[in-house]
Amino acid sequence: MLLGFTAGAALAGARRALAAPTLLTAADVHVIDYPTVAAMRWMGERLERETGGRLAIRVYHAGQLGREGDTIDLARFGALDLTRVNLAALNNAFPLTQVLSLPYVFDSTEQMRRVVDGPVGAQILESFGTRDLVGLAFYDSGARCFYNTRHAIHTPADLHGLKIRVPPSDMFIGLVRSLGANPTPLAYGEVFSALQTRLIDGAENNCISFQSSRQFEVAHHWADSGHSYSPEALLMSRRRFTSLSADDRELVREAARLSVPYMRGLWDQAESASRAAIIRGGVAITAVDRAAFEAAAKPLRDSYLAKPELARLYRAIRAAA
Ligand code: GTR
Repeated sequence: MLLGFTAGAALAGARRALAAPTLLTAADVHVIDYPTVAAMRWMGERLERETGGRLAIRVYHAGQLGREGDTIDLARFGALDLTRVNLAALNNAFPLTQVLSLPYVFDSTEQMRRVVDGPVGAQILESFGTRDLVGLAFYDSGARCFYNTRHAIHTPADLHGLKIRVPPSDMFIGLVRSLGANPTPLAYGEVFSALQTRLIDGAENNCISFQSSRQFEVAHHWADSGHSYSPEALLMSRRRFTSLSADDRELVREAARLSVPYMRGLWDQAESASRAAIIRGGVAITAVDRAAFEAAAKPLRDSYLAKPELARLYRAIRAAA
Protein backbone atom coordinates (compact mmCIF):
# COMPACT_ATOMS: atom_id res chain seq x y z
CA MET A 1 0.00 0.00 0.00
CA LEU A 2 2.72 2.36 1.12
CA LEU A 3 4.91 1.20 -1.77
CA GLY A 4 2.03 1.74 -4.20
CA PHE A 5 1.56 5.25 -2.95
CA THR A 6 5.28 6.05 -3.21
CA ALA A 7 5.52 4.62 -6.71
CA GLY A 8 2.44 6.57 -7.75
CA ALA A 9 3.85 9.80 -6.35
CA ALA A 10 7.17 9.16 -8.06
CA LEU A 11 5.43 8.55 -11.37
CA ALA A 12 3.38 11.71 -11.02
CA GLY A 13 6.59 13.57 -10.23
CA ALA A 14 8.30 12.09 -13.26
CA ARG A 15 5.33 13.07 -15.47
CA ARG A 16 5.48 16.60 -14.15
CA ALA A 17 9.22 16.67 -14.79
CA LEU A 18 8.64 15.37 -18.31
CA ALA A 19 6.04 18.02 -18.98
CA ALA A 20 7.98 20.79 -17.22
CA PRO A 21 8.95 23.38 -19.81
CA THR A 22 12.66 24.06 -20.27
CA LEU A 23 13.30 27.77 -20.32
CA LEU A 24 16.68 28.57 -21.84
CA THR A 25 18.25 31.81 -20.70
CA ALA A 26 19.98 33.90 -23.37
CA ALA A 27 22.12 37.04 -23.19
CA ASP A 28 22.89 39.83 -25.66
CA VAL A 29 24.43 43.27 -25.14
CA HIS A 30 22.22 44.97 -27.74
CA VAL A 31 18.93 46.84 -27.54
CA ILE A 32 15.64 44.98 -27.70
CA ASP A 33 15.00 45.38 -31.44
CA TYR A 34 18.60 44.78 -32.62
CA PRO A 35 18.72 42.05 -35.31
CA THR A 36 20.64 39.57 -33.12
CA VAL A 37 18.23 40.00 -30.21
CA ALA A 38 15.23 39.63 -32.54
CA ALA A 39 16.79 36.50 -34.07
CA MET A 40 17.13 34.80 -30.67
CA ARG A 41 13.54 35.73 -29.81
CA TRP A 42 12.45 34.28 -33.16
CA MET A 43 14.38 31.11 -32.37
CA GLY A 44 12.64 30.81 -28.98
CA GLU A 45 9.20 31.29 -30.56
CA ARG A 46 9.95 28.56 -33.08
CA LEU A 47 11.09 26.17 -30.35
CA GLU A 48 7.95 26.88 -28.34
CA ARG A 49 5.76 26.19 -31.36
CA GLU A 50 7.63 23.02 -32.33
CA THR A 51 7.52 21.55 -28.82
CA GLY A 52 4.08 22.74 -27.71
CA GLY A 53 5.72 25.05 -25.17
CA ARG A 54 8.13 22.49 -23.74
CA LEU A 55 11.25 24.42 -24.89
CA ALA A 56 11.49 28.19 -24.83
CA ILE A 57 14.08 30.97 -24.66
CA ARG A 58 14.06 34.02 -22.45
CA VAL A 59 16.29 36.69 -23.96
CA TYR A 60 17.94 39.22 -21.65
CA HIS A 61 19.01 42.11 -23.89
CA ALA A 62 21.05 45.30 -23.31
CA GLY A 63 23.74 43.57 -21.27
CA GLN A 64 21.40 42.79 -18.35
CA LEU A 65 23.40 39.63 -17.68
CA GLY A 66 26.79 41.31 -17.93
CA ARG A 67 29.58 42.09 -20.35
CA GLU A 68 30.21 39.76 -23.27
CA GLY A 69 33.28 38.25 -21.62
CA ASP A 70 31.26 37.50 -18.47
CA THR A 71 28.44 35.86 -20.41
CA ILE A 72 30.93 33.61 -22.22
CA ASP A 73 32.26 32.39 -18.85
CA LEU A 74 28.75 31.98 -17.43
CA ALA A 75 27.81 29.82 -20.42
CA ARG A 76 31.00 27.77 -20.11
CA PHE A 77 30.24 27.01 -16.50
CA GLY A 78 26.59 26.22 -17.21
CA ALA A 79 25.13 29.22 -15.36
CA LEU A 80 23.78 30.70 -18.62
CA ASP A 81 22.36 28.70 -21.53
CA LEU A 82 22.94 30.89 -24.57
CA THR A 83 24.98 33.94 -25.38
CA ARG A 84 25.35 35.98 -28.52
CA VAL A 85 28.71 37.75 -28.71
CA ASN A 86 31.06 39.13 -31.32
CA LEU A 87 34.05 37.02 -32.27
CA ALA A 88 36.25 39.86 -31.00
CA ALA A 89 35.34 38.77 -27.46
CA LEU A 90 36.37 35.20 -28.37
CA ASN A 91 39.60 35.92 -30.28
CA ASN A 92 41.95 35.38 -27.34
CA ALA A 93 40.43 32.14 -26.02
CA PHE A 94 39.47 30.58 -29.39
CA PRO A 95 42.37 31.27 -31.79
CA LEU A 96 40.61 30.03 -34.93
CA THR A 97 38.10 32.88 -34.60
CA GLN A 98 40.94 35.31 -35.29
CA VAL A 99 40.90 34.60 -38.99
CA LEU A 100 37.35 35.96 -39.32
CA SER A 101 38.17 39.13 -37.36
CA LEU A 102 41.44 40.02 -39.09
CA PRO A 103 41.64 43.36 -40.91
CA TYR A 104 40.76 43.36 -44.59
CA VAL A 105 40.01 39.66 -44.87
CA PHE A 106 36.55 40.29 -46.32
CA ASP A 107 35.45 42.79 -48.92
CA SER A 108 31.72 42.53 -48.29
CA THR A 109 29.00 41.07 -46.09
CA GLU A 110 28.08 38.67 -48.92
CA GLN A 111 31.58 37.22 -48.89
CA MET A 112 31.60 36.90 -45.10
CA ARG A 113 28.23 35.10 -45.25
CA ARG A 114 29.52 32.65 -47.87
CA VAL A 115 32.53 31.83 -45.75
CA VAL A 116 30.69 31.29 -42.46
CA ASP A 117 28.10 29.16 -44.29
CA GLY A 118 30.85 26.89 -45.64
CA PRO A 119 33.53 24.55 -44.26
CA VAL A 120 35.60 27.36 -42.67
CA GLY A 121 32.58 28.44 -40.63
CA ALA A 122 31.82 24.83 -39.66
CA GLN A 123 35.36 24.26 -38.43
CA ILE A 124 35.33 27.43 -36.32
CA LEU A 125 31.92 26.59 -34.80
CA GLU A 126 33.31 23.16 -33.93
CA SER A 127 36.30 24.74 -32.17
CA PHE A 128 34.07 26.20 -29.44
CA GLY A 129 33.79 22.64 -28.15
CA THR A 130 37.36 22.89 -26.86
CA ARG A 131 36.11 25.07 -24.02
CA ASP A 132 32.69 23.85 -22.93
CA LEU A 133 30.62 25.62 -25.58
CA VAL A 134 28.55 24.59 -28.57
CA GLY A 135 28.78 26.90 -31.57
CA LEU A 136 25.26 27.13 -33.01
CA ALA A 137 25.45 29.86 -35.64
CA PHE A 138 27.13 32.94 -37.00
CA TYR A 139 25.22 36.18 -37.36
CA ASP A 140 26.20 39.31 -39.32
CA SER A 141 28.03 42.20 -37.82
CA GLY A 142 28.55 44.27 -40.95
CA ALA A 143 31.63 46.37 -41.67
CA ARG A 144 33.42 47.81 -38.67
CA CYS A 145 34.51 51.42 -39.25
CA PHE A 146 36.23 54.13 -37.21
CA TYR A 147 34.34 57.08 -35.73
CA ASN A 148 35.34 59.83 -33.34
CA THR A 149 34.44 63.10 -31.70
CA ARG A 150 37.40 65.11 -33.07
CA HIS A 151 37.83 65.28 -36.83
CA ALA A 152 37.34 63.55 -40.17
CA ILE A 153 39.45 60.46 -40.88
CA HIS A 154 40.75 59.83 -44.41
CA THR A 155 44.07 58.07 -43.84
CA PRO A 156 45.63 56.18 -40.91
CA ALA A 157 47.65 59.34 -40.16
CA ASP A 158 44.37 61.04 -39.16
CA LEU A 159 44.04 58.49 -36.35
CA HIS A 160 47.44 59.28 -34.88
CA GLY A 161 47.29 60.08 -31.20
CA LEU A 162 43.54 59.47 -30.85
CA LYS A 163 42.32 57.32 -27.96
CA ILE A 164 40.24 54.66 -29.66
CA ARG A 165 38.10 52.18 -27.75
CA VAL A 166 38.53 48.55 -28.81
CA PRO A 167 36.78 45.35 -27.75
CA PRO A 168 38.79 43.11 -25.40
CA SER A 169 40.79 41.33 -28.14
CA ASP A 170 44.58 41.43 -28.52
CA MET A 171 44.07 41.58 -32.25
CA PHE A 172 41.96 44.75 -32.12
CA ILE A 173 44.41 46.30 -29.67
CA GLY A 174 47.24 45.48 -32.10
CA LEU A 175 45.33 46.78 -35.09
CA VAL A 176 44.56 50.16 -33.56
CA ARG A 177 48.11 50.47 -32.32
CA SER A 178 49.52 49.66 -35.76
CA LEU A 179 47.34 52.41 -37.23
CA GLY A 180 49.00 54.90 -34.88
CA ALA A 181 46.15 55.41 -32.40
CA ASN A 182 46.02 54.57 -28.67
CA PRO A 183 43.84 51.50 -28.09
CA THR A 184 41.61 51.56 -25.00
CA PRO A 185 39.82 48.27 -24.27
CA LEU A 186 36.37 48.88 -22.79
CA ALA A 187 33.14 46.90 -22.52
CA TYR A 188 30.55 47.78 -25.14
CA GLY A 189 28.08 49.15 -22.61
CA GLU A 190 30.63 51.71 -21.43
CA VAL A 191 31.47 53.24 -24.80
CA PHE A 192 28.68 55.82 -24.98
CA SER A 193 29.57 57.49 -21.69
CA ALA A 194 33.31 57.19 -22.40
CA LEU A 195 32.75 59.19 -25.59
CA GLN A 196 30.51 61.65 -23.82
CA THR A 197 32.97 62.31 -21.00
CA ARG A 198 35.91 62.41 -23.46
CA LEU A 199 37.62 59.51 -21.76
CA ILE A 200 38.10 58.27 -25.33
CA ASP A 201 38.10 60.13 -28.66
CA GLY A 202 36.51 57.42 -30.72
CA ALA A 203 35.85 53.77 -31.35
CA GLU A 204 35.11 51.39 -34.20
CA ASN A 205 32.02 49.36 -34.89
CA ASN A 206 29.31 48.69 -37.44
CA CYS A 207 26.75 51.35 -38.25
CA ILE A 208 23.80 49.60 -36.56
CA SER A 209 25.68 49.41 -33.25
CA PHE A 210 26.87 53.01 -33.64
CA GLN A 211 23.30 54.16 -34.16
CA SER A 212 21.38 51.90 -31.75
CA SER A 213 23.79 52.61 -28.87
CA ARG A 214 23.30 56.35 -29.54
CA GLN A 215 27.05 56.86 -29.87
CA PHE A 216 26.35 58.86 -33.04
CA GLU A 217 24.84 61.57 -30.88
CA VAL A 218 28.28 62.34 -29.46
CA ALA A 219 30.71 61.23 -32.21
CA HIS A 220 30.06 63.12 -35.43
CA HIS A 221 32.85 61.83 -37.67
CA TRP A 222 32.36 58.44 -39.30
CA ALA A 223 34.94 57.01 -41.73
CA ASP A 224 34.03 54.13 -44.05
CA SER A 225 37.17 52.14 -43.20
CA GLY A 226 35.43 48.74 -43.30
CA HIS A 227 38.51 47.25 -41.67
CA SER A 228 36.84 44.17 -40.17
CA TYR A 229 33.70 42.10 -40.73
CA SER A 230 34.22 40.17 -37.48
CA PRO A 231 30.92 38.27 -37.26
CA GLU A 232 28.75 37.40 -34.27
CA ALA A 233 28.54 33.94 -32.75
CA LEU A 234 25.55 32.30 -31.11
CA LEU A 235 26.89 29.96 -28.44
CA MET A 236 25.29 27.48 -26.08
CA SER A 237 26.55 26.10 -22.82
CA ARG A 238 27.71 22.55 -23.56
CA ARG A 239 26.53 21.42 -20.16
CA ARG A 240 22.99 22.61 -20.92
CA PHE A 241 23.10 21.32 -24.49
CA THR A 242 24.08 17.80 -23.48
CA SER A 243 21.38 17.77 -20.78
CA LEU A 244 18.75 17.93 -23.56
CA SER A 245 17.41 14.87 -25.33
CA ALA A 246 18.90 14.08 -28.75
CA ASP A 247 15.64 15.25 -30.39
CA ASP A 248 15.67 18.53 -28.50
CA ARG A 249 19.31 19.11 -29.34
CA GLU A 250 18.43 18.74 -33.00
CA LEU A 251 15.49 21.13 -32.60
CA VAL A 252 17.81 23.72 -31.04
CA ARG A 253 20.37 23.32 -33.81
CA GLU A 254 17.69 23.57 -36.48
CA ALA A 255 16.11 26.68 -34.90
CA ALA A 256 19.54 28.33 -34.72
CA ARG A 257 20.26 27.43 -38.36
CA LEU A 258 16.93 28.85 -39.49
CA SER A 259 17.35 32.01 -37.43
CA VAL A 260 20.32 32.98 -39.64
CA PRO A 261 18.40 33.93 -42.81
CA TYR A 262 15.81 35.64 -40.61
CA MET A 263 18.58 37.65 -38.96
CA ARG A 264 20.15 38.54 -42.31
CA GLY A 265 16.86 39.95 -43.59
CA LEU A 266 16.57 42.18 -40.52
CA TRP A 267 20.23 43.12 -40.82
CA ASP A 268 19.95 44.35 -44.39
CA GLN A 269 17.00 46.59 -43.52
CA ALA A 270 18.59 47.91 -40.32
CA GLU A 271 21.86 48.69 -42.06
CA SER A 272 20.40 51.18 -44.52
CA ALA A 273 18.03 52.61 -41.90
CA SER A 274 20.89 53.21 -39.45
CA ARG A 275 23.01 54.90 -42.08
CA ALA A 276 20.16 57.26 -42.92
CA ALA A 277 19.59 57.90 -39.20
CA ILE A 278 23.18 58.88 -38.46
CA ILE A 279 23.24 61.25 -41.43
CA ARG A 280 19.99 62.82 -40.17
CA GLY A 281 21.65 63.06 -36.76
CA GLY A 282 24.44 65.24 -38.14
CA VAL A 283 27.20 62.67 -38.64
CA ALA A 284 29.61 63.46 -41.49
CA ILE A 285 30.66 60.34 -43.41
CA THR A 286 34.03 60.23 -45.15
CA ALA A 287 35.52 57.77 -47.61
CA VAL A 288 39.00 56.57 -46.65
CA ASP A 289 42.17 55.79 -48.55
CA ARG A 290 41.58 52.06 -48.31
CA ALA A 291 44.96 51.13 -49.78
CA ALA A 292 46.69 53.17 -47.06
CA PHE A 293 44.61 51.47 -44.35
CA GLU A 294 45.29 48.03 -45.78
CA ALA A 295 49.01 48.71 -46.02
CA ALA A 296 49.16 49.95 -42.41
CA ALA A 297 47.25 46.89 -41.18
CA LYS A 298 49.21 44.36 -43.25
CA PRO A 299 52.09 43.68 -40.79
CA LEU A 300 49.53 42.82 -38.10
CA ARG A 301 47.58 40.57 -40.45
CA ASP A 302 50.78 38.87 -41.59
CA SER A 303 51.84 38.25 -37.99
CA TYR A 304 48.60 36.31 -37.39
CA LEU A 305 48.90 34.49 -40.70
CA ALA A 306 52.31 33.20 -39.62
CA LYS A 307 50.28 30.56 -37.71
CA PRO A 308 49.86 27.69 -40.22
CA GLU A 309 46.29 26.89 -39.13
CA LEU A 310 45.17 30.49 -39.66
CA ALA A 311 47.06 30.70 -42.96
CA ARG A 312 45.20 27.62 -44.20
CA LEU A 313 41.81 29.06 -43.28
CA TYR A 314 42.77 32.41 -44.77
CA ARG A 315 43.63 30.79 -48.12
CA ALA A 316 40.24 29.07 -48.12
CA ILE A 317 38.55 32.39 -47.39
CA ARG A 318 40.31 34.24 -50.17
CA ALA A 319 39.55 31.41 -52.58
CA ALA A 320 35.85 31.96 -51.83
CA ALA A 321 36.20 35.71 -52.52
C1 GTR B 1 29.17 44.92 -31.87
C2 GTR B 1 28.76 43.53 -31.49
C3 GTR B 1 28.65 43.42 -30.00
C4 GTR B 1 29.89 43.90 -29.31
C5 GTR B 1 30.35 45.21 -29.86
C6 GTR B 1 31.68 45.63 -29.29
O1 GTR B 1 29.30 44.99 -33.26
O2 GTR B 1 27.52 43.21 -32.05
O3 GTR B 1 28.36 42.09 -29.68
O4 GTR B 1 30.91 42.95 -29.44
O5 GTR B 1 30.40 45.22 -31.26
O6 GTR B 1 32.44 46.24 -30.02
O7 GTR B 1 31.94 45.37 -28.11
